[in-house]
Amino acid sequence: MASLKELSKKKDLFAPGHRGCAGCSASIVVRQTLLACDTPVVCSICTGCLEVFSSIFPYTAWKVPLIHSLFENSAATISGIESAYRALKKRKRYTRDLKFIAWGGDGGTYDIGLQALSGAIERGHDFLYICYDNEAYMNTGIQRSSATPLGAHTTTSPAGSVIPGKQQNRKDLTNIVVAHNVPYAAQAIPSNWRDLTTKVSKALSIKGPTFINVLSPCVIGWGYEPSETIGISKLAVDTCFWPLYEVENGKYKLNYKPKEKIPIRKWMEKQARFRHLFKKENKKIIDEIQNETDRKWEKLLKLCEE
Ligand SMILES: Cc1ncc(C[n+]2csc(CCOP(=O)(O)OP(=O)(O)O)c2C)c(N)n1
Ligand code: SF4
Ligand SMILES: [Mg+2]
Repeated sequence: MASLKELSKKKDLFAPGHRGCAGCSASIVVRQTLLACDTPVVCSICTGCLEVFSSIFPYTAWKVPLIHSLFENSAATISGIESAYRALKKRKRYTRDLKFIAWGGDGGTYDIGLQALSGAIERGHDFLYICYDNEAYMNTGIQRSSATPLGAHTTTSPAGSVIPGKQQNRKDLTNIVVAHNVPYAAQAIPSNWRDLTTKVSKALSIKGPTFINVLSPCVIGWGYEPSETIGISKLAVDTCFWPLYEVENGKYKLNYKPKEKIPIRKWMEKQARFRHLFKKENKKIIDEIQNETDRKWEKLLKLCEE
């Protein structure tokens, strides 16, 4: 586990001056991840906000090799790169040690890239997949994804007189990945930088497919002030909406337990996408979200033997 002092002395591998919104957490996630890499890395990234704001030719913020895949195949792209690397190493035509990271947003991971991710994991490639989950298709104008929470307003689940935001609960991708029997899977968030960087180091030290799902608040899609990104991240953890845990060879471990579990409404009231739920007629939806959060938290505590 690296200290803040140690991390601050390391070379920043993600340059400032890209076109991300002020306060965008995706860039924070990349910066923290790359600081935690001690071996040179090669990355793939699928289409989405992060790719668009950081890598449009002829500019790039990435100081590591990066391949832009299609929207659906970041995991397949990294599989090919990792296979080529192994083949070259076997023939002694390449001798350096490398690590591989595939990136994808929630749209590119929970939805359209799920097949590529599942296949790459099943084939056992040696790579880390990081999903920066901002809970909607932000780059194309905030459409709902299967990671969008119940009740959230998006342009394809518009809150109004017909529906009060998204009608379904979100998909639990972390546990879908765990069901593939991966050696390591975890949830992280940018506010808990030590937890995130430790998880990245750990995942990269393990042979085989590993996965980290990082909740990544989005200023525009969630509707909050840029200065609130880290505060909103902390609240996601303290309300138990986004528990920080890891699963190593099937064994669950809770990495952070809030001293006091904050009601989910405290996190929701800070975001414009949930504003309509605070009307009297929609109160039952907040109760539903609270119940679902409690149910999942209790289930996790049992899995972690807490
Ligand atoms: C096959 C295909 N369908 C649709 C698109 C258009 N598209 C590009 S990025 C994007 C949304 C990406 O959402 P997500 O993966 O959640 O990343 P975010 O923009 O939220 O960071 C869409 C729909 C595409 N590039 N390719
Ligand atoms: S729209 Fe959201 S995800 Fe996209 S750059 Fe802005 S803050 Fe980041
Ligand atoms: Mg997204």
